[in-house]
Amino acid sequence: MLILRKYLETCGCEPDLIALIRVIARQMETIRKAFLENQTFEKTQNPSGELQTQMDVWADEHLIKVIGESGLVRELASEEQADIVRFENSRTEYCVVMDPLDGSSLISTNLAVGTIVGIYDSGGVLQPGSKLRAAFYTLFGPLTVLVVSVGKGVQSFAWDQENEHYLLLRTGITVPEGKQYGTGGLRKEWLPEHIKVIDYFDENGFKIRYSGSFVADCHQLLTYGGIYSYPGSKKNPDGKLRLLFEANPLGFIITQAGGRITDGKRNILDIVPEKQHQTTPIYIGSKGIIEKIEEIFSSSSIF
Ligand code: AHM
Ligand code: MG
Repeated sequence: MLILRKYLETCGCEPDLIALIRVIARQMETIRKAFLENQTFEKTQNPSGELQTQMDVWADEHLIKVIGESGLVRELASEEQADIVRFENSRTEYCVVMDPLDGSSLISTNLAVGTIVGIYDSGGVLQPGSKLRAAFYTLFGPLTVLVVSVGKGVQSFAWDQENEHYLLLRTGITVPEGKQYGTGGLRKEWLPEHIKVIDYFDENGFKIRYSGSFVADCHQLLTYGGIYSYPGSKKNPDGKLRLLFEANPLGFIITQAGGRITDGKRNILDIVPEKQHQTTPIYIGSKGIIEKIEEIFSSSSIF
């Protein structure tokens, strides 16, 4: 069976990129083991003002240490770090963006959470998602699954504990046109365009699926299609989720699988980031549904 390293070699990835993806991917069992002893919340907040869980802090510190020691990354931006981390001793120019543990409010409920990573060839972390060289995420469900794109479609792998490698699960994954949706935010804070979008779903027989873990909610798009959204609101017109750490890597992967990502008006992957912790409204999923959402947004803005 095909393993992750062989797949990346088949794609023509350079040895350093393969080494970087593998060194991060191999930390997932270490992170999984750390859940048992890190079940509660810290008293600290992350740069977005959210209460950190012990695991947010643990996974962040662990990954930064391993990535720094690898000598394979020049610059790193993490959802849990206020500033960009620079590694002067790097022998490559790769730049990494990461959410060390997405969905961490669900750790105490034992629902699926994961790690999100994007890799740029060089040029710093403040680049549009369309410039990503590679992106992957892992999901801690019944299996530890890794979904990766190096710009040649989307594949998923599962960690084989006994043989200590990632085995191919699905190849050439595509996002079907599904009829399910999930949306974050408070209903009383939704903007008129978003209300119209949700009305459209309800009138057209869509089912609700929303776990509160972006990475898990996006993962199901690869099987069932549909969309995940976290809209802009009256209070936060730019939404909640982060452009660098969440929207771009997942947007890159879903786009590679034939889906799309939008903020309602434009392809999120085209946005040039102005700051590290910038947020954006998000609609991500099946291509046809995203087109419909953009249509609803553009007709709403006429009035
Ligand atoms: P996190 O990275 O700290 O987990 O925050 C992002 C999370 C997403 O995973 C999830 O979709 C969203 O925030 C849930 O927000 P809410 O609890 O407001 O529904
Ligand atoms: Mg997150």
